[in-house]
Amino acid sequence: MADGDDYTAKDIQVLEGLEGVRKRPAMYIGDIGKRGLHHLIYEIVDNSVDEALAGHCKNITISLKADGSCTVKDDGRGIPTDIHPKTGKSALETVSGTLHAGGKFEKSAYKVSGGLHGVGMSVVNALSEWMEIGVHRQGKIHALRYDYGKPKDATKIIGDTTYRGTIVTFKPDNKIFQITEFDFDYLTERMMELAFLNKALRIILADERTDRKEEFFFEGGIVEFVAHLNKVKNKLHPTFYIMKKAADVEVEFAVQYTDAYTETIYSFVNDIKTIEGGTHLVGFKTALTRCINDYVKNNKSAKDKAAKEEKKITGDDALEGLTAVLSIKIPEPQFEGQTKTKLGNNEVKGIVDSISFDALKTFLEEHPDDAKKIMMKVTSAMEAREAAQKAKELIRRKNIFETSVLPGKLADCSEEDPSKSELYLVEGDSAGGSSKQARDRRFQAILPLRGKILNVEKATINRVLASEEIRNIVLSLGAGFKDDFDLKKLRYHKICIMSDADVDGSHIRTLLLTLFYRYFKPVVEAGYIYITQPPLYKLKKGKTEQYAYSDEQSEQINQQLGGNCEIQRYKGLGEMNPTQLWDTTMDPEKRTLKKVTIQDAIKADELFTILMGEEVEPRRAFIQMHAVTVKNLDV
Ligand code: 0RA
Repeated sequence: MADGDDYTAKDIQVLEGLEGVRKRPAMYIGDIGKRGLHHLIYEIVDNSVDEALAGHCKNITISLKADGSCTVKDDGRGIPTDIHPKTGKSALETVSGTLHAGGKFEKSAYKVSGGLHGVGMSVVNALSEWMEIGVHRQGKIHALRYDYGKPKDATKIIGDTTYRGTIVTFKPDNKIFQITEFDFDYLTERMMELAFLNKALRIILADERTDRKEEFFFEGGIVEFVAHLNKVKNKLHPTFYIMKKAADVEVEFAVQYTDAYTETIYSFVNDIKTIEGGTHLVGFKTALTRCINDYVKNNKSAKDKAAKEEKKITGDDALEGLTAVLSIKIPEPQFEGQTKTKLGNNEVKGIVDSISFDALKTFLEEHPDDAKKIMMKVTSAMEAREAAQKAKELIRRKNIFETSVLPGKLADCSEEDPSKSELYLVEGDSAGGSSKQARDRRFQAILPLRGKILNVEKATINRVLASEEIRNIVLSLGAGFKDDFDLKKLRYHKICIMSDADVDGSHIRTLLLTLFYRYFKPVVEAGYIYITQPPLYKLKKGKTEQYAYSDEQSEQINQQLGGNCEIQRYKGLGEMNPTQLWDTTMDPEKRTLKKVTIQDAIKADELFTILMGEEVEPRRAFIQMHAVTVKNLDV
């Protein structure tokens, strides 16, 4: 090849042919692990979805074959096969055999102008042991095969057909990929998402290795996406949907408020999930906030107007409890950010803003009952925010937790060194009573908790502070709370949550973990929180007594003792007498404590949308499924 000045762009193109893809696969598909492997399927499917976007394809089937290959079949127009007079090649050969424009790792773009899709196909070809393409077009089947990216033959007509569409099969090259086994479950989320985003497109995912099959078809598109996201939530009104186009930008969104305290917004550009957001999302959120502020201003009664000063609803207030899917289509997206999932096109912000504002304004005007519920939600969000701010200031001013008075319900220990002191948080007064008798009062303190702990996720800070149980915990720990928490003042370095080994006990544990995670995070981070492990059974044979902490262990002990043991099942801590409680659960020599990690606490915190949703059924199912999953961990 030429050197120096003769080195032209044309040469670079040759250098960066399919061989280049094989040399640096990660540059084209991200990585060569599980993600990269599945990315191959996404590349091929995206082409078929483009054909669906162009209005010519209704069904896409992805089959995972027994030999490790994957077939993607669509019923689009079929990739054109006629030979281009200038290149001497068909479009089919070009898209599959050469690294054409846009072939790099930048995802297929929506072809508003109807250009040749097929982006990514050559990359998949280059990274496959073999690839076969069948095009059913104008009554003929056109076939083309590659081995390691090299064509075996020219495109051939191999028969007649009444079908119309494109069928691509490829087998990932095990010399390139660290793993080559496709994972059915890994693919379902994206395929479902694509089906939500392209209404009335049917996507079938079939695993011929296991006979599993999933079909995704959503006539309602993103309206059904929102319904899916809100399945376990309390919805305040029917979903509002709009689709509008302006200046080459197609904007579509579906919104529904719930009584939740968090926002859930999924945004997409050309079917690509914009995890980092971008100009489209900014436009949407700005419009929503402005629209809600305007509505409140214009719909205030005369009395309100006279009585109240103007209060501003912030973006956070306006978004609280909102579930939305925003999907836009634009001709030339510019993706930015760490993961290239942030839309950068500046012109998009204003377009999305004005379409969203007009649509939301009309929706509120035409649905006054829904509007009323939404306004109640956002104003209560605003009030809660203001009240929280006031409460915080009040705590600072009055230092209400600076008092050294300990709560009456706390049975404290005599030890004063926190590193040697333990606090037991005990569910129920009766278990509280027996643990007070059981403990070693030199270093073990007991705080009984009555009934359920307040769910701090749902409550404002004022209500949290109004809860006697929580105030008792704050005062017992003696180190303040939330932003004013001081780990150095903490009175115990072991805080043991002692609750029954049943569903209610597990619920209380989750509530306490959430409380600690939100209000005393440093305690969790320091590793000072533990969960006690009371036994489930007592087995008795003659004079011998033994405790079992699981069904398996109970069976094992029963056999060891010669079978026919008298087995007592402990339903709650209250059924044990103080001696038993000491022997099984509190004696540092014999007990098992599970140390709570920050991950455990985060998980508990996350459970709350499901646990605390108002709909009872999913919640009950969930609690039962996860009730007794605390792993044993010896300390
Ligand atoms: C450009 C033009 C035409 C079809 C396609 C692209 C096409 C590409 C792919 C890739 C996977 N499946 C596909 N299906 C269709 C057809 C133009 C015409 O027939 O007029």
